[in-house]
Amino acid sequence: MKKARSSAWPLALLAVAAGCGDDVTSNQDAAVDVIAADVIAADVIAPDTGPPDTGPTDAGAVVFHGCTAFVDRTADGADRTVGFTNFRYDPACMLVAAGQRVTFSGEFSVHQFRPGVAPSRAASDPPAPAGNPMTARDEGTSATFELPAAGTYPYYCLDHEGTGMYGAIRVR
Ligand SMILES: [Cu+2]
Repeated sequence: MKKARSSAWPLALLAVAAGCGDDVTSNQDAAVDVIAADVIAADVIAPDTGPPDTGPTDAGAVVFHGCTAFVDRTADGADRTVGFTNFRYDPACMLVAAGQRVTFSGEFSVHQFRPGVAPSRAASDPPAPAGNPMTARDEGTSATFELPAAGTYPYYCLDHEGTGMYGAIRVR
């Protein structure tokens, strides 16, 4: 009780100033002790079992293709190109603003482009969202899509999705 007594000093002053008696002060002492014990028990016994952090751009949103963090290309004049060589997209997970355009640049005849959830991820990822403005491409070396509405839009390479060639565009 030594510790509680010293921390109650200001409370005792307040009590005197307000015209209260000693009984009130000792009740407050007890309350302080109980709260302190609860805090200590919570720290030691109950570790944080809440959901894992998902990153600053991902609060409460669905996750496709492992995109839990996005490369922010929302700035005016930012390069909103997704390259695809070496069997991967770069950057695979890009953040843009509604109304901006994203360009995919590479050899579509070798890396056939598809909107949606890769078949190899169908069991683990949420269902494909409605309104994905991207469309399939089987030839050419450049495709540009405008993304008018907020959401997260997954895409993948038909030929190499089984080895992780996929990504997502988040539109805010
Ligand atoms: Cu590919």
